[in-house]
Amino acid sequence: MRESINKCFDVLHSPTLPYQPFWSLFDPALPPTAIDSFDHKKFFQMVGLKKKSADDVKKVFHILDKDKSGFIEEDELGFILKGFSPDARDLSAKETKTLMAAGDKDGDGKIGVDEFSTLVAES
Ligand SMILES: [Ca+2]
Ligand SMILES: [Ca+2]
Repeated sequence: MRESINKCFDVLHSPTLPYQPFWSLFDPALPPTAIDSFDHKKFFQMVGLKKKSADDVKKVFHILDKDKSGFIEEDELGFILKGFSPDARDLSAKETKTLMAAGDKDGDGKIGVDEFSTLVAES
């Protein structure tokens, strides 16, 4: 996990990346009531991914595809926040399913690079 830390930031290389209170939204110490609050549209906008080129979005996709299968599977999707910040929490099972449903256009249970690009573009 550690090697992927900040790689997404390297791709985004944005000087205006939000830190606090943005990342506090994803603090693992958050009370359970704050869980299930993940909004991928807001997230992609706030980390600046939406404004990046198609190539940069693909680079981020390949970082999140940790096992290099060519797809982001459900277990990888749950760690999506950690790709951006090592201190971020994992997505809850419910959030992961919601995000998968939003991104998995062809219903094969995983997100391909084109689906990921579409998901970012839609945000
Ligand atoms: Ca994968
Ligand atoms: Ca799919």
